[in-house]
Amino acid sequence: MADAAKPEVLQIGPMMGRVEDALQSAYQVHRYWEADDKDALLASVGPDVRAVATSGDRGCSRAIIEKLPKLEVIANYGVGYDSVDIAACKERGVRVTNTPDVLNDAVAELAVGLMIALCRRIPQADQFVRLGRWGNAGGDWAAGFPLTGELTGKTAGILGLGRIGKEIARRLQVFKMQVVYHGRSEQPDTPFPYYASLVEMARAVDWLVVIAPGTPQTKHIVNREVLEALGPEGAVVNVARGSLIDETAMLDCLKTGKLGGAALDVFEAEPSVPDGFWGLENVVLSPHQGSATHKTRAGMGDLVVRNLAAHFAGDPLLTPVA
Ligand code: NAP
Ligand code: 8YV
Repeated sequence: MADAAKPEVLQIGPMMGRVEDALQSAYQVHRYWEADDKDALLASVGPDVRAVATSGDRGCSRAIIEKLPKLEVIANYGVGYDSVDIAACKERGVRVTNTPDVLNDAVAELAVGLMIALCRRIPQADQFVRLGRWGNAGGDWAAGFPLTGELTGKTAGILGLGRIGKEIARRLQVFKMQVVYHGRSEQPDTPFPYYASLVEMARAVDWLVVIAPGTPQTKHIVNREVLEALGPEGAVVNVARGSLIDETAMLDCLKTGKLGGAALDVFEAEPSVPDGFWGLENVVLSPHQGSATHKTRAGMGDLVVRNLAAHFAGDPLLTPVA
């Protein structure tokens, strides 16, 4: 097929090789992030673009959507689509797809991994060995690495018992933890106790696991009151979006001992992480790695490609969100 006959796709940012190869073979792809003059690119190719391929970290703004008069569909590489302007899409009848389910296991695995890392102080233990401090404590083993807490027997409150939240819950049960949850509504078919109030749940649990979507309604849903309810012996793990936690309040609570600890994969202004976190012993920091495994990213990439293919074949979208 001649390139001119291929539908035109605007690719907002880089994607894994197999996705880029698949897009290149089926479409005429315009690489937005590589353009020195992005306005000039949109002015020249924008009128013919019928699809956008993007990712959660780059999304697609109203400003871009408005420059694509023939836009039909946006395929988002990520289940969270908070960075795509859904209102602008709805106004224009632009369809949006995401990548649900294929990443549940990977994100749940990282959430539990971060909890164990924080609780058992794995990053500090690693440093302890690397810095040659093991065995250099004057022969007194008790003066070595300090004792830690453990997950066993503790209670985790899940904020957002959805696809990923349920996978986290299953894993925490295997760790002999009690699981409770908060959401906008009770899910009668789950075995876990429901809290209608997030603050009350925070007061009752040892761990708050944040895995609800980033929306205007969830912005700073984990505020100072929730963090203080969690308390000096409590910890928060966030694998959702940075926007769900009031980061300034969290930092203050961590520094003053009003909150015991935090394990964070996401941040309010990522990739920028407030340097106040860097020197804290009671935090574990991760650069938005929830879905970042070879297998999971391949599954996400395939969904991006297959959703676009379905759209252009006139078939139903596999995983539409709008
Ligand atoms: P999901 O299946 O839609 O589950 C979301 C859950 O959040 C639902 O149980 C929902 O319950 C709850 N919720 C929604 N709005 C709420 C509100 N205002 N207050 C309280 N609870 C609310 O979503 P998912 O597939 O599990 O993904 C969840 C989020 O994880 C994504 O949106 C994304 O931002 C994030 N994520 C992060 C990574 C990473 O790499 N760190 C990877 C993948 C996903 P109700 O409807 O009953 O309220
Ligand atoms: C991705 C994510 O890292 O799926 C999501 O919502 O946050 C992650 O899987 C992200 O979308 C890629 O930018």
